[in-house]
Amino acid sequence: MKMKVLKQAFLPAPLLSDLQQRYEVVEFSLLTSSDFAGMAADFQVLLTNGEAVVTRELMASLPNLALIAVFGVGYDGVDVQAAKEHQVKVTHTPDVLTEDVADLAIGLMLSTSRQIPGAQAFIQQGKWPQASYPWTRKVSGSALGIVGLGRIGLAAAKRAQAFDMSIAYCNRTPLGNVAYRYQPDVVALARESDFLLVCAPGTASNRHLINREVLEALGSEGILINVGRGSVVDEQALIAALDAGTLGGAGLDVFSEEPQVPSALFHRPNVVLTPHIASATWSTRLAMSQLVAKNVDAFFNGQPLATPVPESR
Ligand code: NAP
Ligand code: 8YV
Repeated sequence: MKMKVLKQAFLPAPLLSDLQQRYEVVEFSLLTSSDFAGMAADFQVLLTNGEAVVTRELMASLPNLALIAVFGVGYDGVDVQAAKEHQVKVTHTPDVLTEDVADLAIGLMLSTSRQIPGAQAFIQQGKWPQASYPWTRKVSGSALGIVGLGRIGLAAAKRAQAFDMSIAYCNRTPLGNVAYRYQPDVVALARESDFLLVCAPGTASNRHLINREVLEALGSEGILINVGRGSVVDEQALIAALDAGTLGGAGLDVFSEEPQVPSALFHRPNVVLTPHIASATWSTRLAMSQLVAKNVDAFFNGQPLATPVPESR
C-alpha cells in the first residue's frame, strides 16, 4: 500500500505524477471535514508551495506530521516556530532557481527603466507615426542597491557587474567575502541608489521593510525592483509615491495579496508587473520538482533530507 501525503497547495503536474508513482497524494481542498478527521493520522508529509500558508493549527491537526516539503525557496508561509515545537522538519528548494530569479530581476530593471512594455504599447496604439517615444533612464553605469544579498542577490549582482553598475547592499550581517560595499541602513542605501533591488525573504520582521521613508529616499529618479516577497514592500506607500511622483518607477514580480494586484499599479509607463514568475521556466520548475521529490523520498527512506531550511538542520 502507498503511503499517503497531503497536498495543500498548487504543485506542477510533473511533480505530482512523479510522486503519485510512489505515494498516494491526497488533495487537502477536496477533503470534507469528516474525511480529514478519518485520515489526519495517516499523513507524515505535507506538500506545499512558496505562496501558501501552513499554520500552527494545521500542524496541530496532523498528529503524525514530520515533514513539510515546500516547492520554493521562500518558506515564510510556514510557521517555522510551530514546526519546531511539533518536531516537524521543513525542506525547501534553494539554489536551483537562483539564476532564473536573478535573470528576471535584471529583466525587470531593464524593462522598467527603458519602459519596454510602454514602448510596445506605443507602437500597438498607433502612436509612432505622430511622435517619438519619450526618452527613458539609462541602466549601464548606474548605482544598484541590493536589499538581501543572499543566493539570488549575489546572482543579480554578478549580472549587474556586466552593466558596469556600482553595487552596494544591505543585509543584517555583512558578508566577509564580497567586493560590494556594505550599507547597513536601508534608507541610506536607497538614497545612494538609482535602483533598489529587493531579494530579502518575507519574514514577519521584514514586513514593510521598504516603507514610505525608504521610497522617499530612493526618490523621483529611483526605481524599485521586488523579486523577494510582496510583504516586504508597503504597497500602499508605493502607490502613493508613484502617484505623487516621488518615486521614479517600480518593477514587481511579487505583491502583498497575490494573486490580487491593486489596479492602481496598472497602466503606468514606469511600472512593470509580472505575476510571480521569476522561477517559472521549464528547466527550473523541473529541477525544483525533483528537489521536492528527493526530500520526500529521503524522509520515507530514513535518509538525511537534501535541503532542510536552516531552522530544521
Ligand atoms: P537567501 O540566500 O537566504 O538570501 C536572503 C538574504 O536576505 C540573506 O542574505 C539575508 O541576509 C538577507 N536579509 C534577510 N532579512 C534582511 C533584512 N531585514 N534586511 C536586509 N537583508 C536581509 O535566500 P535566496 O535564495 O536568495 O531567496 C531570497 C528570497 O527570494 C526568498 O526568501 C523568496 O522570498 C524570494 N524568491 C522569490 C521568487 C519569485 O518567484 N519572485 C523566487 C525565489 C525566491 P541576513 O540574514 O544577513 O540579513
Ligand atoms: C515560486 C518562490 O513561485 O521559491 C520561491 O520562494 O516564490 C517561487 O519560486 C513558488 O514557490 C512556487 O509556488
